[in-house]
Amino acid sequence: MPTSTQPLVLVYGPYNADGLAELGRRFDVRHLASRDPGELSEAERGEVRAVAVAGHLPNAVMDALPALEIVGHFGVGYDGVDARHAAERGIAVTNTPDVLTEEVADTAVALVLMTVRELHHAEAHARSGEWERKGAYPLTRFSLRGKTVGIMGLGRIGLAIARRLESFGVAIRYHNRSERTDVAYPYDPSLEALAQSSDILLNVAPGGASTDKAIDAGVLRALGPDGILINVGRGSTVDEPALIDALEQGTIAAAGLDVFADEPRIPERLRNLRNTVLLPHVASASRDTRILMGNLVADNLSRWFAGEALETPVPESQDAGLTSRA
Ligand code: NAP
Ligand code: 8YV
Repeated sequence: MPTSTQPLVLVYGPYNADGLAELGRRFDVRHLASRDPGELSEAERGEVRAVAVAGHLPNAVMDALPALEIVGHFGVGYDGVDARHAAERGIAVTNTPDVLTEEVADTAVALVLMTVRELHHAEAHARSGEWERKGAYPLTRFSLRGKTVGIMGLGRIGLAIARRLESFGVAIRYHNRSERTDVAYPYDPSLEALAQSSDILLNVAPGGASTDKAIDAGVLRALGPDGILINVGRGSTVDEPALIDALEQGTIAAAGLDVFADEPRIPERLRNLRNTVLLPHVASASRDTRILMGNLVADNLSRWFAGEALETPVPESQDAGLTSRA
């Protein structure tokens, strides 16, 4: 059998089917769905020049691949890949910004509306026949009218959410580590101050050390008993046990969550709460958007092996000068 001249790409763990097919059209692909590197022979490990991954890539796996040059992360949030460790080894990392921004913003707004207006319970009321048996669904405690939404993480997606919410007539404020000079929304210098001045606190900041459990009991107290938390960023940003306590005890009113601390596990106490809307990390999960994400992973790898500039290297790779192979 002739030996292929295409670089060998290791697809590590579960991966989008269209994205996998696209990689297969361009490269030699070895899909390690089990995430068990023990399944690779030493010869295969020595041949892997790129990894494509959606989620967590342990440093030990990177370190076990001596010819690894680049990691393509399927997703904009690359907190599952240690990009600094990769840079120290001369390995570039790319992610998938922009192509999913509008989809995630749509889902975030839907989650706000569902949570504020209890649309999931109202839908169940209609579907179950309770409307006919028991009468109209009760009036909702909350409305978007006159509310302030505080966005933690006013970046690409945060801004797309803010622009959409403007058309709902709500007030917008935000907290980032740095104040933006290109928006007129009021800036709060701390997350607690943002929670204090918001009715709805919406997190869309990246995961990782700088945001780990940042939304804690104190921030939830500042949000207050009529406050609502929406999380489409990362589950790691919320102290989940503190959130469950706050929802059970009425420290805050409700939560709409697309992301969780230990996915796909959602604590039973959280699942039992009526004042929550729980989505299984679907903010970008349309086939159209996932195809764009998979193509961007493949485009970055193609560019790398052609000696061209990467389309979307992550900041750590840019800082290390890992923006092209040449
Ligand atoms: P982005 O453009 O890089 O925006 C991130 C924003 O967060 C920036 O404005 C940044 O501003 C701010 N930020 C970063 N660290 C912070 C910190 N420690 N405290 C406060 N603010 C901080 O990224 P994006 O494209 O909007 O994506 C944002 C995140 O959304 C992703 O990283 C991912 O975790 C999440 N996401 C989730 C889904 C989903 O399916 N639920 C889908 C896509 C993305 P400063 O640098 O000034 O702090
Ligand atoms: C994931 C996401 O990529 O882009 C992100 O940061 O959270 C999602 O779009 C998706 O769950 C596939 O891993």
